Amino acid sequence: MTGVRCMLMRGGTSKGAYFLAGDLPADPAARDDLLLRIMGTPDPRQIDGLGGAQPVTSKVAIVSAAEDPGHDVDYLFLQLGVEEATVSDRQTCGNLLAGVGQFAVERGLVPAGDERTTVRVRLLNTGTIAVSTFATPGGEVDYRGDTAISGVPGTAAPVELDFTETEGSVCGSLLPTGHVRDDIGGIAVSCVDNGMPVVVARAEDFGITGYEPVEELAGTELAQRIDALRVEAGKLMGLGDVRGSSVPKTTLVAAPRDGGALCTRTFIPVKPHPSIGVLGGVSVVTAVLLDGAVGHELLETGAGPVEIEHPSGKLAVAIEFDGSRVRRSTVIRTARKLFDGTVFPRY
Ligand code: NQM
Repeated sequence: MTGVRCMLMRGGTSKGAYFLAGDLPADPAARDDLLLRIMGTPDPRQIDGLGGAQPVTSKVAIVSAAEDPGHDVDYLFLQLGVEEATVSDRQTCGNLLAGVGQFAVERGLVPAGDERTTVRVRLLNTGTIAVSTFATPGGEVDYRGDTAISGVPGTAAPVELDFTETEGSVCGSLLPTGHVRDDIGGIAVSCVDNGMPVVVARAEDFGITGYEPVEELAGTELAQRIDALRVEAGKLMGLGDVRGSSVPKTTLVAAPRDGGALCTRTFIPVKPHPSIGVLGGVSVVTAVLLDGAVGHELLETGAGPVEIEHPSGKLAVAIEFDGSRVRRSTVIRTARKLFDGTVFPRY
């Protein structure tokens, strides 16, 4: 049986299989079929594959050397379903992005610097460029460090992710509906795309506090209401029929209660997220910084990055915003190589 060269990595609060594009079939249908068999989809437990039975651990990163001199590598993200045999390229993933630079160095696509390495990554799903900077003492990737991120035990080396020109990454504009605030079936929402299309609504408008643990948010009734909202929002955002699509995400917000700027509960697209995505978080922070947006009135900001509370801690997002345009967004993540070898797909 033929195996495929693969590196399993934790990227931020996600985990995924990383491949060189050249190690996978060029034909997308053959590639997707192979990836489903590698990850063990469809199966709620993904018992016969690498997937971890949650959307945040059913992910694939495909990396190749860039042909364009403006960046170093191309990164295609694929979200695989868990229970359904789906493979979607409609969104990117800022968490897996946290491992892409190191993977590119490990595979020899990018030379390492003596102390630190900066890799310019083109996110093929959205066409935007992210810059990833991480430690490479002595010219080798060092995953060890003392940076802790919420949702991951222990500490590791920091990875700085800088995003520019993420406005309208999927929808074409920062405010895809043309408004800061809309009304969908009596619920006030703000729909924003600053790297990830998100719908922001108040938790209390869904009859919840917004502080519930993830397990309490996993019911069918809430999932159906979230889905109904995001399907309508998808139309207003110009995304067409988003039933079965992983975007837009929905984030329900409440006043902060743990020293952060805002409390969040996010659904991907209807399952509760154990924390919050990277670009999802960037888009939510961008939304609530806007005057008149849903959640703006709940925001408690000071100097420095905006810290959003989520079910497993906080995510800090630094946004350079000049009042009308987002100049740059920065998030610190960590990543770790878990294994490097050959994976054998289900036949
Ligand atoms: O928003 C989950 C995650 C993500 C995506 C999701 C992400 C991002 O936690 O950039 O990182 O929204 O499906 O990895």
